[in-house]
Amino acid sequence: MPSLPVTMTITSRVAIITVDNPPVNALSHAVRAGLAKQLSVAVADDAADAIVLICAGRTFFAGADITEFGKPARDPSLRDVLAQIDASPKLTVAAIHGTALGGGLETALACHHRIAVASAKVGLPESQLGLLPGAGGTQRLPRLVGAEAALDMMISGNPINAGAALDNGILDRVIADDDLQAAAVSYAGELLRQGTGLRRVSQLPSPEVGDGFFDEYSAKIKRRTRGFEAPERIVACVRAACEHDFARGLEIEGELFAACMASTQSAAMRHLFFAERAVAKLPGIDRNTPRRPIETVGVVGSGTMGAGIALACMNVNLPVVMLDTDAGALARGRASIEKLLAVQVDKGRLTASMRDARMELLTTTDDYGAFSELDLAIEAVFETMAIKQTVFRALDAHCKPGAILATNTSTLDVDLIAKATARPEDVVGLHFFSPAHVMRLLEIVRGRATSIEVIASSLSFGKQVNKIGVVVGNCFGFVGNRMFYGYTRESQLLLLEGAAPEIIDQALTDWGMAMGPNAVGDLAGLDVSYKVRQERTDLPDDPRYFLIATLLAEAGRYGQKTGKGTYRYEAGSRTPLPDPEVQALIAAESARLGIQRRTIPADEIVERCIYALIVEGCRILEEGFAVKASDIDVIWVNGYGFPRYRGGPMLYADLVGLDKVYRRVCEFRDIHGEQYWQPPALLRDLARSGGSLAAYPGATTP
Ligand code: T1G
Repeated sequence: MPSLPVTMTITSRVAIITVDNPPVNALSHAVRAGLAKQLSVAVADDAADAIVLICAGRTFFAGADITEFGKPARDPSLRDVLAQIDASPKLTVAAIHGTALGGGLETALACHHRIAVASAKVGLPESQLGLLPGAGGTQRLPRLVGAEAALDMMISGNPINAGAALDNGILDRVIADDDLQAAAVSYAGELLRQGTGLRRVSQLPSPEVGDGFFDEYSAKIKRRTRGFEAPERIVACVRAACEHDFARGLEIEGELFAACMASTQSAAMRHLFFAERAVAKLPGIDRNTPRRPIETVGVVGSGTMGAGIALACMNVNLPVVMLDTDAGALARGRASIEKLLAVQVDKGRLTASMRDARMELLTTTDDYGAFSELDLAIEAVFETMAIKQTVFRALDAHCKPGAILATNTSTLDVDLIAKATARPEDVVGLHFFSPAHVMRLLEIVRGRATSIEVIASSLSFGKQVNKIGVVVGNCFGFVGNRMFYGYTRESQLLLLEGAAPEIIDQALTDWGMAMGPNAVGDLAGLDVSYKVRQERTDLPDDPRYFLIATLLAEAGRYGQKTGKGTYRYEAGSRTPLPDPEVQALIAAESARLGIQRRTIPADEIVERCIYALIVEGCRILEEGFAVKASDIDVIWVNGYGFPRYRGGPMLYADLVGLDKVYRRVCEFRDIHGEQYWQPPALLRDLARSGGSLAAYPGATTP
């Protein structure tokens, strides 16, 4: 008989309702029904004068049960349960540990008082699912913390720590990380003795705001949210909290919550929530797969990537040995790490002592002998095969048996690198994205010989350094960059066909991309992509292929680093400005190639670039270089600024309809030729069969 998720005991005249629904005490139907029942019992029991609501396991409620979304609603709803708590004639106290999130925090807000341990965090992350707090959070939170603080918290979706929550009024008491239940019972008794009465948040006065506050706030976030619907609806809910009574505000919240829940944006973001957790679920890997513990790391190369990788490890308390044979580069690498940490201290995210402790973790050297006992070595030197092979010969000679030897290469063949060692089964690609200490994406590139144990260990290491590790195959550009070449190729062709750089970038940023391809090229450096193209032997036989980017690089226009690239930049500014010189260059090349320039509508710009992603993603899937379509979505959302509310390129294709996408790709093939637009068989077959990319079984493993 499964244990009941909700139980009640009475001690010191306080009813303790305990919820135990692993792993995160999601507010499932069983939990809601159990809460409703036990609340009634507690209210009716004369042996109890107050009620404490607490959770077992690692956390207070982490929210509504996301697995129930999209299924028929089952009473009692969370709103019903929270109304019962709010209306309780007996004092109710929420006892919080772990992360009280979403419906979990809303449950706490429906209680009359809230106590938490110091390590707890609270938040309303619904916007990260394309939703809004739908159980009264948009009405109660502003009444406790004010309209602006509530909006900031709900729109960012970021949790805050217990101290901040105590300061802003969400929490009434914070205790050291010890016996929360005893402290909560004692606190309830104290409140009863004080006779403070029932402090219903729903009955607190509506927050007051200045004239025009909401219009100004909406205008401020519009620039950032670009088409993302939930934030605007959150603003409307908080406006309702200020302009109406609680009951009416709750009605308005319910209407807007339902609109969010029914939206494709929320479906897309809920897809990503599970997709980001599914990346570690690979055929052949399970909880029993052996994993090599990573407790010490070596990084070869102290440039931007090497230093960033070292810092990513230091940030999770991993000791790092950073090696460079160039003493000057090594000193610069250490200095760049110190500077990055100093910025965190200046922003108040780190204390000076935390910074010092992190720097203690870093050792620098020019001697591979220092790597002899390390668990993992990550190479991050120049993108030249010969140099990388030299490094791996040295690692093979010095690293202990069982050490994992990883390359951070973004384009070179992991198998060829592995061949420089006598232990190719221990070689893997760990492709970090710049800045490596910030970007969450990590492509784990499986070489032909890489063992499943090294893959499993790499997945664990990715989680250890707070990255989302996605296992990909060893094709050119792996998954992310291989698709990026198709996307950028189309943007380059659109330049020649008549669209100015800023028109292309605007169309794609209006659609939701974080940055346009031309701005990205200037940021990354046109010299970098130029060098990669120079080393390739498989470039398409097409004089237009990356023509403008090549000419700009050859003219020394690398982008932000040289003050001009596709755009020009005022001294000290990173704002891209149209450059008439570049416009003239493009027009001259169009004329030279006999291309009739035309005005290209934004929709076509978006379709050409985004469908190029979809086509390449389908090819990657059918060739077996990605395990499943959702892995590709996770890569593009976390590594390339694809809008989360569109779910990733593969889910987007499913939502548009594969038959529509297939027809449009065929049109592009008929107009622009099959060199780039030959529809993949997978896309054709799924379009014809009515299947979806999300359901495509994919490869067993890349
Ligand atoms: N519902 C169902 N399952 C959940 C869940 C949830 N809310 N949260 C986590 N899980 C599962 C997850 O899929 C994984 O399953 C396992 O728990 C461990 O999660 C009405 C409408 C709490 C910080 O958005 O942020 O409330 O893969 O790997 O890294 O207004 O989970 O093991 O099978 O992430 O330690 C709002 C979402 C919901 C919080 C823990 N709440 N969760 O992180 O573990 S909407 C959220 C998290 C809502 C109300 C609205 C994190 C975590 P499996 P994990 P973790």
